[in-house]
Amino acid sequence: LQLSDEQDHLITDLIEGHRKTYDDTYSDFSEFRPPVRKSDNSSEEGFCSSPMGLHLEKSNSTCSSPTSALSVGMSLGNIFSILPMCTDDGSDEVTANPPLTMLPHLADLVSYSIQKVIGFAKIIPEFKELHTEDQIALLKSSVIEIIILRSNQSFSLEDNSWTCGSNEFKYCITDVTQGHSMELMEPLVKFQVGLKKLNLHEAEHVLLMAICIFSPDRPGVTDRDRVEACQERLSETLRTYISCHHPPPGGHLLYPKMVQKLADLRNLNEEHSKQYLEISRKEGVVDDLTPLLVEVFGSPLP
Ligand code: DZT
Repeated sequence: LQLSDEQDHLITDLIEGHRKTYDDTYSDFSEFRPPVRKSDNSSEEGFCSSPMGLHLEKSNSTCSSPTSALSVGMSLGNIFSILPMCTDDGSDEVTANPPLTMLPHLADLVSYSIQKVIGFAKIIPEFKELHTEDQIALLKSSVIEIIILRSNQSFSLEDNSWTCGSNEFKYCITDVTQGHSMELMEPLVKFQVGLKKLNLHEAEHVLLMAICIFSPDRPGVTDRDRVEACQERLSETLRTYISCHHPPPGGHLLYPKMVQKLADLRNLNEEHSKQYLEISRKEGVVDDLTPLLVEVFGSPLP
């Protein structure tokens, strides 16, 4: 059994698309609103500490956060206008506990990543051939899962952190838990560890992301058969790739293990939705989010 020319091209295109949309140098991260870590009050993770106060001079809207980057025609009522406005001067004290000091940075990071995921999806020919409404439905419901998957590239098993260049952009668990409870973070980190241990080849990594995007059972998808056919073609390519290029022990049961990861992602997605809702309800938090985040996560799915 061998990869057909068509399957081989598919893999080449996906890898190229991914490389174009995932910057391993993380050089854009300095344009995000800066991370602010509360002077290390917790005990364990010493690696969390980062110089505070270095970024105080920076204005906070250098990041690009275009409205409706998903696509034109996404007529989601923007809840931005009805949420309480905050007379924000940068002091989070009014927002009270927990202090969401990492939120502006996290929001910019996720917002930026959403745009990259959209860029990746648009490189897949079959994706562009779908009706715009289906493109939106697929992306809206899968984007947090793709972000979780792609972030595995920066995840390190050494210290369970996402290491994106300098110490300033090294994210440990406690960085995210200010605001997001352990109910998301514990399974998220477990997921990252498990995925990392699969030692996926780049071809497998990009195929898994593409398979995840082409899930016919997402809410709002109209042309389910077409999405399913695309997913099937991707899955077949993955199975063939593994059998040809990923020998045991690593390749043993690899396909079913990857399918299990897709199931895990559904649960993480569910948990993220709940926590986003909780966070976005807090007073003043809209200013920390971006219009794109509100557009993608801020309205209920059909
Ligand atoms: C400040 C700590 C950053 C750690 C990021 C880890 C990570 O609800 C919101 C819209 C506010 C988003 C909440 C996100 C909750 C937790 C979460 C973290 C979910 C998914 C991923 C992550 C991702 C790390 C990276 C990426 C976003 C990649 O695109 C690029 C790089 O690998 C880092």
